Amino acid sequence: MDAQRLVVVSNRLPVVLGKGKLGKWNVRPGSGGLVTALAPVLRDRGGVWIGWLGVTKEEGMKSSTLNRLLSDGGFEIGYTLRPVELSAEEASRYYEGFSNEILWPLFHDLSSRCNFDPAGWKTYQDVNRIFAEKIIEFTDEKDYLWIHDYHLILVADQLKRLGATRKTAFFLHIPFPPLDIFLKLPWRFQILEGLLEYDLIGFQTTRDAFNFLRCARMLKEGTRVLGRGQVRRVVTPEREVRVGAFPIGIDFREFSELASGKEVFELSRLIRSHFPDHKLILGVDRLDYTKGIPEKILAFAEALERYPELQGQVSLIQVVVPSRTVVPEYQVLKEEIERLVGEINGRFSQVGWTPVHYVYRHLSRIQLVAYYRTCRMALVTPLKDGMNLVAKEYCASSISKNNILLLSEFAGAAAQLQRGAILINPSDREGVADAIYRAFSMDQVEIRERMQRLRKIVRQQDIFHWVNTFLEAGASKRLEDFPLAEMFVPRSHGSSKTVFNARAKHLPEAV
Ligand code: ADQ
Repeated sequence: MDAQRLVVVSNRLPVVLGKGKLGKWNVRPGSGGLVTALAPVLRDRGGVWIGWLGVTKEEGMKSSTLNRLLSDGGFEIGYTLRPVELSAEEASRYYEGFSNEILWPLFHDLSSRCNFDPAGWKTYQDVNRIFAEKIIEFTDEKDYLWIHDYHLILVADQLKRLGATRKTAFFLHIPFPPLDIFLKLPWRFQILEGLLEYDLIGFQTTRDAFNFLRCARMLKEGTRVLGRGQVRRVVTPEREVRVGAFPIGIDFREFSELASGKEVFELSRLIRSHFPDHKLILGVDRLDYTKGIPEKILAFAEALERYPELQGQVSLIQVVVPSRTVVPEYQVLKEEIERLVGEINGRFSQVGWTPVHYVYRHLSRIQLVAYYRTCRMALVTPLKDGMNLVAKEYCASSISKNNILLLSEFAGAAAQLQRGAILINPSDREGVADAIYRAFSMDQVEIRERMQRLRKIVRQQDIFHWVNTFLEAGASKRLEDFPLAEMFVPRSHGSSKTVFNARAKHLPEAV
């Protein structure tokens, strides 16, 4: 087996395990930005995806059952899934604790939400070592390892400690904070050193890359930054690392084609029929305090208050996908959103008109695109976001080009989309309210021109452009240089098998 494989490593696999009513395990596709972005990339490339399934060892899933579920029938996705198993304590301290109560809020400039409990640090290192061990088990030196996101910053370091030589690249999906925020991290030196063990580090925006370069220069003695352009060379006394900005994209064609399809058309007509003569604003977010959902609902209420002519005319459809439901702060956020929706509906509703429609569940791709296609405006309000794929998915699905994107200037996507979107500051409630009003008064020619501009950027800088620029920088290769699924012969690790189907496009809903 000579071919070099593309190996993706992330905290979670692109599927979620759950138990059905009869206690039988089932598998369904995961949601969230990383999975949406990477699934079309690995599809058909015969690569490997290593990650955790979100179920702990104590929950009673035997390794053999796990492997059977992952390899049986349904997963005609053209790559192999390799699970990492974690105990309940490891998952809690590494995932809920260190990753989501320290790194996540800190890197989103929300240090007041950090719980700097030192117990998580040791487990974070241990779990990164467990991932490194799995990588050694399932890959060889020829493979190209692409590690993803803040949960796994120490994997390259752990691989080296275990004596493995692998070429490693890392992509951070969330923002990298400025020096004064990063300094608050009690383990700032170890995290920085860990990052510097990769061969290539990718960030979403040039601002994130510059933040990192500044931290490296200030905190690591003898560090020099050389070169110009998209990718810079960071030379430390021990090694050289390349650092660049690679703004992630989406599978534009898939969204655009789905939006033009019959299923979406019919669902879109159904949605419209429930809101006759109403202008619709759409919010789609993972349940997270960084997404600015309460801020959005309050700004919408402010618009109704300041511009009473919008009452009875405009509705907000807010779709929230459940996320990190075991972390107490997320439960509090859910209650806050529900309270605000109730309050605003109680205050403004009229016969035949409800201002806010709240949907709290995972939607199928068809349902999601139907909402994107139907709603005249998307209101995307993160307080801080690595990129924000919803903004891009909305543009790709807006095939009639008469839709408007209102986008937070703190989303990474704002750097690319600023010439077509209306930029807003989500903390400025009155400013957002004014922007909503102005957007609805905008003339059709301008709306069309803006959406055309947005669609062009999202199409040109799609997910394949992202992967290719990253792989060119890291391995001097493009995606097509990795073997197609059919050309691939599986390696005999464990009982999992590779499924060869280069045409299957989606994960099944359930197995
Ligand atoms: P996320 O924080 O998960 O991603 P985002 O980029 O907005 O944020 O992606 C959310 C994804 O979930 C979208 O693909 C969207 O379609 C999907 N989704 C949302 N609501 C849904 C619902 N109800 N049902 C089904 N799907 C739903 C992280 C970073 C981001 C970065 C991405 C990719 O935080 O900043 O853009 O990774 O790098």
